[in-house]
Amino acid sequence: MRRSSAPAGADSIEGDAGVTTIDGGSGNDTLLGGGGGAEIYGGAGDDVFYRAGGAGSVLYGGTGANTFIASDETLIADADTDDAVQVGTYVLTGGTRWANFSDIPYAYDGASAVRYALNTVGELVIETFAKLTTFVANYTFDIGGAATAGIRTLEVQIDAYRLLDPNRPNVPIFGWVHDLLNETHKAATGEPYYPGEDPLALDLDGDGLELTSNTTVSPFFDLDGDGFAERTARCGNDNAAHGRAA
Ligand SMILES: [Ca+2]
Ligand SMILES: [Ca+2]
Ligand SMILES: [Ca+2]
Ligand SMILES: [Ca+2]
Repeated sequence: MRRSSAPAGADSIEGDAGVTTIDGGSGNDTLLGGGGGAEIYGGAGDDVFYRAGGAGSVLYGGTGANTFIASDETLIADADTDDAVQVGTYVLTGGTRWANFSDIPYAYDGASAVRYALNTVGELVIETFAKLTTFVANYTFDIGGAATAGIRTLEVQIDAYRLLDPNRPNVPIFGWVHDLLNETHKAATGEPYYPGEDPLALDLDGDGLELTSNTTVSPFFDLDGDGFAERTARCGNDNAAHGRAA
């Protein structure tokens, strides 16, 4: 196993096919490639990961606001809410699955250039139009809250009920519309539709005239568990299984 590292300061490190571990250490580093199955560490600082270098590489951003450029069959192991994933210079902000109109288990971004899903081990699966697949481990997203790597993936379900239907669920429609506009706009653009507003300030109870529905805006999950877009190359590469050199 060969190792390429330059721990102190801002470095630009490019691995070749024989390098299995790249470590930027401290500083704002630019890290490129290595062979398939490489482990690439950003360490402290705001690091940028280009061309992960062959299928099966695992990227560790470390602390700081790290940027990961989408590459093929690459796992981002430790992204948090201030990190970002880009396709080239295009910053990914998320997408929406409109459940009424699509049987396809993906959430698409506004330009239909990128689609998202969760796989069975809780990884966000990002598939680009060029069929590059990037995985983000331990992906989380809360409506109205933060999202791993700033990527918001939503599922929207719209259903109509008669007002006198005894089975209709009691969902305040204005709060739902607020979430719908805010979250889908944020997924598409990174910015909320209603900047600075609090949807919970709306009190719609007690007037007897509320419109209700079982309409939902929710974080997107692949509930049917069909295992599409499973990660394949990373597990099949022995080189990826070795720990970090001391
Ligand atoms: Ca460094
Ligand atoms: Ca660094
Ligand atoms: Ca870092
Ligand atoms: Ca971070």
